[in-house]
Amino acid sequence: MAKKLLPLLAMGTIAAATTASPCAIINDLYTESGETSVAGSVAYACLMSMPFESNAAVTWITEYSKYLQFQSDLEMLAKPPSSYLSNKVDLLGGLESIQSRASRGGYTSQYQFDADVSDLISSANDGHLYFDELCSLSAFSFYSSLSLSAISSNGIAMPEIYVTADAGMPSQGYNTNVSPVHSINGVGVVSAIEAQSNYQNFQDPDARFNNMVLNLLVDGQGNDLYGLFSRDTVWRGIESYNVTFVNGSSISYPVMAELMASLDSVSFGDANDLYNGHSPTLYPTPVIRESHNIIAGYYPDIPGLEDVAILTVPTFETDGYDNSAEEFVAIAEYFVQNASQIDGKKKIVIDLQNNGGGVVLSGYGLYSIFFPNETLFSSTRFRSHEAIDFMGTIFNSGNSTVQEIGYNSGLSGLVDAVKPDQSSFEDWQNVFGPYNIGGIPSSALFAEFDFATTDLSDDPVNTDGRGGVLNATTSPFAPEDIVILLDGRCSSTCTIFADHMVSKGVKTVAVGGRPISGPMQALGGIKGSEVQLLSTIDNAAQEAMYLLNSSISGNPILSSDNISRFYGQPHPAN
Ligand SMILES: *[C@@H]1O[C@H](CO)[C@@H](O)[C@H](O)[C@H]1NC(C)=O
Ligand SMILES: *[C@@H]1O[C@H](CO)[C@@H](O)[C@H](O)[C@H]1NC(C)=O
Ligand SMILES: *[C@@H]1O[C@H](CO)[C@@H](O)[C@H](O)[C@H]1NC(C)=O
Ligand SMILES: *[C@@H]1O[C@H](CO)[C@@H](O)[C@H](O)[C@H]1NC(C)=O
Ligand SMILES: *[C@@H]1O[C@H](CO)[C@@H](O)[C@H](O)[C@H]1NC(C)=O
Ligand SMILES: *[C@@H]1O[C@H](CO)[C@@H](O)[C@H](O)[C@H]1NC(C)=O
Ligand SMILES: *[C@@H]1O[C@H](CO)[C@@H](O)[C@H](O)[C@H]1NC(C)=O
Ligand SMILES: *[C@H]1O[C@@H](CO)[C@H](O)[C@@H](O)[C@@H]1NC(C)=O
Repeated sequence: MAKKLLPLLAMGTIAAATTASPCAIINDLYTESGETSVAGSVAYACLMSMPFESNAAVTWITEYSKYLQFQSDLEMLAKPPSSYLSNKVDLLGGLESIQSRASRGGYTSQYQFDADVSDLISSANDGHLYFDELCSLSAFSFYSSLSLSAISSNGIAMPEIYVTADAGMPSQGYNTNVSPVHSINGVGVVSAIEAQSNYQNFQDPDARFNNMVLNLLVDGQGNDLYGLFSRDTVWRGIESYNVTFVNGSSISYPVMAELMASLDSVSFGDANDLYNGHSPTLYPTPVIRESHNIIAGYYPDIPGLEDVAILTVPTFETDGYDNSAEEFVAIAEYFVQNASQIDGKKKIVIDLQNNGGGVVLSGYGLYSIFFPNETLFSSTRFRSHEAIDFMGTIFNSGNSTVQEIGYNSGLSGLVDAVKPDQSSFEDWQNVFGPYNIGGIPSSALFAEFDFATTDLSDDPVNTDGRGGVLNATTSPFAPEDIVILLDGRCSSTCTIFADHMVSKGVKTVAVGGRPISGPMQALGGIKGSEVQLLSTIDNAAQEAMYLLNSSISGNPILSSDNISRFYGQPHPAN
């Protein structure tokens, strides 16, 4: 069973526009001239004219809350330690407030409701907790042509913020009087960027900042991605960005809305398109690359760096293509072995900028190329609440068929969990706890993988003498000769990989971030090692209920009181 941590790429799905009048304007524009872009305020008016069904919304919140109790850091998000750099948020409490507003007629449009839900969930700044299906938010994408770049004059000096088109000019040989940005709509430019970044899916403010500005080359695949400063699915009431430059001049950028909805067959590419077909455009020619650019090796031709190799790893998302997990590690191993043993490279930079994670085993696989045949440490916890106790109790009730069904349901930890040292737990209660971990009722630490039963043939990992295509026995580079380059946005599997490397003495360098002096977190994205789709939770709950139902006529697995409680599950713990 491949465990996968999703990278941070979610594209909206499709919604149909209604025919109320602002929407009709948009519809007419589109049908008459194919125009898919309108003033943001017009799109907002269209969204605000959507109907709202309060009963459906109230029920939806009740149901969604049942799933949200599986979020493993609810209590800590509501009451974070003082070192937490983001805002605290009480997600269940926030849902209750939205529900109560819905029930007393406080919303007139589905869009207002969706925007509140989306902003609440996004305030967790957690790349594993997001919606890509709130219908009204999939209709438009708000944007302006304003792209901002953070430029340091020498790579070390405090960066200044430029309009991207200006920022590129000096490097293209233009000698123009470009000026940094002073303020946007009267607010200092750095504060303006930070304020807009609050809903980004990164727990660290420097990582969020890096996501808002265009950093040339930082997508790791040699593409320059637009900074997200003026892009949003929620209307923030800003009709234009009035940019004032340090030299006193100013420019206004109107906020527009791009129609995402399919009025006929408008289709939008997804981020996977970036992987396909071409070599990284802004990078030098790679020495070797995986065919979808999910990993590539370089030898810099800069004097003084003759003994340095560079491995760019923009993602661990290796399961989108046939054999790509194998190709990913095979190329990495070939490159680093060759670089160190044949081509005389002494040092290596592993570039993980903007790596949002992917398949955990590919992270372990890459780690095992640098440090072969180690025993891997994998551990996680789930939040121990009543619904998960019912499910675990049912799946562990002693019938092997039932156990198999529980295992296949996909919620890890519920059946056959092993400890991080790979030894077994005595029983379900030992796994479940609950143990108080920083105020969160939590399970015991359990390993994400039971390596004795994990099939490593499709996802090669050189561990405990098993490696699939990976067969090295010595490290290609000493830990002090390896450095990991990060921009804070490392999330999910990326953090697991980096953490393993750091535990061996590898150093990290983090670049970008807010223009302030002081340290910056290298791993600023979600460090959680599990992501569960709502449908996975639902599937596991349904399987458990089915098994419970079939036990009722004979030897019921739960007491009758608990059976009726489980029928209402999953539901929020009080
Ligand atoms: C001031 O800076 C802006 C932004 O770089 C530039 O477009 C403009 O030409 C500059 N104005 C003068 C007078 O130099
Ligand atoms: C932006 O500038 C325009 C034109 O000067 C002005 O009408 C508008 O009020 C300004 N908006 C903000 C938010 O400052
Ligand atoms: C591997 O080594 C061979 C032999 O020296 C060399 O020709 C080749 O360019 C190297 N390839 C890579 C990807 O390092
Ligand atoms: C085990 O559970 C399955 C599924 O509920 C059931 O069909 C089977 O009879 C059970 N076996 C035993 C030995 O109780
Ligand atoms: C790899 O590790 C396993 C378990 O520690 C050990 O049995 C095996 O001999 C090792 N293999 C190599 C090639 O070092
Ligand atoms: C690893 O496998 C490759 C190709 O299968 C082989 O050429 C090489 O000799 C093997 N290396 C070791 C150390 O076994
Ligand atoms: C289990 O039984 C309850 C009560 O009869 C029923 O509502 C529910 O649909 C059943 N679920 C499954 C999965 O069998
Ligand atoms: C549900 O019932 C209560 C008592 O009413 C027990 O204390 C719980 O252990 C039981 N829960 C499960 C999962 O069986």
